[in-house]
Amino acid sequence: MLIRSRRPWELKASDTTPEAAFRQRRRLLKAAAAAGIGAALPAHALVDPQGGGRPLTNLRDTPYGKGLPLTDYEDVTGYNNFYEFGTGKGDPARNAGSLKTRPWTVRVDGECEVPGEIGIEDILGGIPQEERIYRFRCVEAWSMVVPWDGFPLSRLLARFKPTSKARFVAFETLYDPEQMPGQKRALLDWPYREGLRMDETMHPLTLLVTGVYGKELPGQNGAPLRLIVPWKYGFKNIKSIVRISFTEKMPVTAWNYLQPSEYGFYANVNPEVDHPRWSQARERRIGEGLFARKHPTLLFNGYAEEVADLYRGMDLRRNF
Ligand SMILES: Nc1nc2c(c(=O)[nH]1)N[C@H]1C(S)=C(S)[C@@H](COP(=O)(O)O)O[C@H]1N2
Ligand SMILES: [Mo]
Repeated sequence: MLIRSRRPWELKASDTTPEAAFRQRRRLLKAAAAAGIGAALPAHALVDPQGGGRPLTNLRDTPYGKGLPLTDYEDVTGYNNFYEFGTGKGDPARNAGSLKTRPWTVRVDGECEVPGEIGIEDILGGIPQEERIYRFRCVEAWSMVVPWDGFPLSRLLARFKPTSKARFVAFETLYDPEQMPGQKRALLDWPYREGLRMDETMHPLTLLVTGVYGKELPGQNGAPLRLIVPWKYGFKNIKSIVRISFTEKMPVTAWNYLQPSEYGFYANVNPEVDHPRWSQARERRIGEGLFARKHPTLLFNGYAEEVADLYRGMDLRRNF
């Protein structure tokens, strides 16, 4: 029998069995908790459905994705991809406690007039009243409907005054193998990197997210701030950002660097362009169970009206 060992990028696709295992484990933990033997259980197994973080104030609801049934808080914060804390879907919730989110500084540099650093407290304190909730899906053949809380990234970046040479923006996650033990393994070319074109970056739907379900973001979801680009596949949504750079050239991004034939730079949700190893025409909604009917995936994840103009004239099969 031929046994082919999995390449690092193939781990990413393995979601069906892990969700079943994750749910089974959670059932066992709940049963154990009910039987009064909870003391030996990891804290996340008994997660507070209201969320553990500080409540966020001044949230304004937006119409995007409204009306879709939300994925449980338990799933949003328990079923994650964050390879810095392990490759299993349950690993980030178990391991992200080692991430220190205060103090936290973001460096903004590259093609801009006033490069500099900004602390998380200044970022949070500088958000005007209309902080928002955007509800949307994070698709990758599986999806969730998540009430993310954040603000348009453009609002933060404008103050650094990008020059006319700035055509792209590059993002980097914290690199600290002591806090992020997954970085001790050469799974990805650390730190995790992502990138957007300048017009995508400045689009009002491109958010810096600081919370979920009205509470501060937990570590496993990319505390203290992460990117959410609602019309793109999940991997574009880089977590725990420490650096944002304006660049002239298209930046290197983590998954594209590892496996360019599978993960493009654009990564726009598109039911007509399959991933080489699976169809992207339909998505399994997390929380509905493995045997539930899948949902048809929508072009640009349902945000075509807002973002299709960004890609006018581009061949979306080539620029996947
Ligand atoms: N730094 C970092 N950011 C990351 C990842 C990661 O491994 N490291 N995984 C990406 C992938 S593949 C997905 S699907 C989303 C998952 O976000 P969520 O766990 O909040 O749903 O985060 C993205 N951001
Ligand atoms: Mo992903």
